[in-house]
Parts: sequence; structure tokens; C-alpha cells
Amino acid sequence: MTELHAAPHDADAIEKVSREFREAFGSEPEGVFSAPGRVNIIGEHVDYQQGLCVPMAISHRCFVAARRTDAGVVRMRSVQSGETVEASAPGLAPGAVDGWASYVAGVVWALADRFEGGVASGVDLLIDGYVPLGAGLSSSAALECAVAAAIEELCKLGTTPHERIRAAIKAETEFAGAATGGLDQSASILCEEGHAILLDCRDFSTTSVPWDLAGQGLALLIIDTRAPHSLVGGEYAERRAQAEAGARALGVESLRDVPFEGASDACRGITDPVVQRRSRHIINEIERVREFAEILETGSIREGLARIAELLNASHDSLRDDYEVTVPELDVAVEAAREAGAHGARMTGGGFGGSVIALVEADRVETVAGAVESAFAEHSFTEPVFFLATPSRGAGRDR
Ligand code: GAF
Repeated sequence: MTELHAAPHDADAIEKVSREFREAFGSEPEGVFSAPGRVNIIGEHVDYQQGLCVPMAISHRCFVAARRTDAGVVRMRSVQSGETVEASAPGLAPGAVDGWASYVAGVVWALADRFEGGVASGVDLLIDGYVPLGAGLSSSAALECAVAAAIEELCKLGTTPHERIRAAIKAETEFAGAATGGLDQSASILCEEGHAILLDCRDFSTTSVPWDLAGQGLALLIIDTRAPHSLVGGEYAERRAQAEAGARALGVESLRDVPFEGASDACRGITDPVVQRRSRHIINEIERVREFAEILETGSIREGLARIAELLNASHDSLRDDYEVTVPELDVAVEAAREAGAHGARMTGGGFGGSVIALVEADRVETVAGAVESAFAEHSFTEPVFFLATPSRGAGRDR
């Protein structure tokens, strides 16, 4: 039988991160904080063109136990890497640390202008993350947003959720060197238990979207294809640059400004065929999100299921053909899930590896997962890992 990997119970994870903190730093943490990974249900590669997305937080979270110190040092320990990294608190600047620690130190650095001497005194941070790494489920954003929650609370900065989102984005783009678009940090901080959110990337404002799958006898299966995905590499940045070229060619600030009516004709006027395809994806994807959110706002998922499935499938196909961010593992998982009866299936996140989501009848989860597993074995791909996506709470204090 195909195994579904569940996140640990929050209480166990909180106990564990507190114990790890005591063992590493020799005292009790002042608090425990956490932030979730996410799946983006629809609205992919549109956030950096001021588009619309519908993400939900998943139950896999990153936990951070923290304490202020007067050592003048940001001490960071990760359970997953087994490393402790130290950086001078007053001397924090991009390049001071790299790897996982850059996402942590980057948030402290990005919040620096909110401190009145506070951060210079130092902080100990113990990190225990359960969002699978490299799976396109926002493990980096979960780490950044958990650290932002910790620093906000311990140092009483008085930041708003949107200021913490901006700090996490700044950490990722300017400190860790991954120029991502803000979807992941917004989802990790703003998502709500039991719901998805409609995120408007013009100003990162949100509207709650009904997403009661369980109540409708449905489930969202996450298939981590284990094809490694990284946003620091050049391909993500290349897509962003092509999207910007599209906006320039159409004479708009962002592709969000292109009216959907008449967009196909407008895109045909873009001379570079690659930029043309990239722009077409973004304009069509934003329109798909509009329709998707409207269906959920005006009726039940069950009533709108046929169209919801079409929109999910069309999103994947566009990411495969126009945006070219899929890899064989993603396409095989999507095909196998659809053939096994998924209502809709698409890659989620940045692509170039990572995960697929499949909307399925709750009693078909095992069948669909089994079919993907068999397809992967036939293609000699690494065995995939399966989770269920349960809409979970955003970042905050746990203890
Ligand atoms: C990654 C990025 F981090 C997001 O900003 C977004 O662009 C996404 O890829 C694609 O929708 O997760």
C-alpha cells in the first residue's frame, strides 16, 4: 500500500525543538515559533508580474526555538544540517553566511532598521524544519517566516504581517540571492486554517477563499517527485527576465495590466517567440485564477468541480508548453494522476523539479498515489513521496 507521509503533531514538534534548544544552548528558549510550507493551488509564475495566486498553507512547518542573548552574536543551529553557524549581530550583511543560515541571518538583517539596539545584543535560534527541502513546498519561506515571527515577538518590534513579509522577501532576494516573487512568504504568513487565500501580488492583499475539501469528500494529494528544485539557479531568474521583457514589449508596467480581452492579439505582436509564449502564460494564468476564485466564492467546490479541474489542468499544460518549467518527473506524475482519475493535476511552485498537486476524490487517494508510484517505477525515476494537503494556519507563536 502506498504510504502517505504525515507531518508530526505540533505538540511533539514543539517539545522536540525545545529539547534540542536546551541541549545546544544550555537553557530554556524564551519562545517557540513556527511557519508553514505552502502549496500554490493555482496562479504560477505570476507573482513577480503583480498577478493573482491561490495558495494554502500545509501542515508541514518549520519550528524555531529562540532566546535573546547579550553575546552580540546571532547563533543559529539547524537540526537537519547538524551545524551551528555564528554571525556577528551588529556586523550582519549579505555574504556574512551562506546556505540555510543565510535565510535565517537574512531575516534578522532585513529587520535591522526596526531595532533600537535590540538585535545587536544577539539571539540564539534552534531550527527544526519539516517542510521537505527542494520539494517546491516553500521550505525557505517557512524558515524565514518562522524566524521573522520569533524576532518580532522576542524583540517586540511592532512590525505588521506585511512588514514581516517584506523582510522575508528581502532576506531571500538580497541576502540569500534567490530573486523570488513574494508568493511563498505571503502564503506562509497570511494563510488561514481551513481556507485557501486569493493573493493579489500588486499589494499582497488577500481574500479568504473557501476550500473545504474534506467536507466535500475531496482531497488534495501532494506528490513530491524528488526531482530536486532550486530557485537560486539561473532558470528562475531567466523566466523573470523574459516576463519583464514581455511587459516592456507590450508597453505596460507589468503583465497584470494587459486586459485579457485582446491579449492573444497583443501577444502575437511580441517579436521574440519565447518572450511571446512566456507572456501568454502569465496573462492566461492570471485569468484562470480570476475564474477559479470566482467559482469558489460563488458556489461549492463540488458544484464547480468540472471547471476547477479544467483550470488546474490548463495551468499545468501552460507551464509545460508556454513557460517550459516542467521536467519529465512532473509531467509523468501529472499524466499518471489524471489517468488514475484525479479531477485535475498540476505542478505547484517554481518547477524545474519539485511537487505536483492532484485534486482527487477522498476515497481515490491511494489509487492515484499507487498509479504515480508505478509510473515512476516504469520510468526508473526516484520513488516519489506523498502527502495530503490540509489547509493550515500561518506563521506565529506556538509557546
Ligand atoms: C517560487 C517562487 F519563490 C515564488 O515567488 C513564485 O514565483 C513561484 O516559484 C512560482 O509561482 O516558489
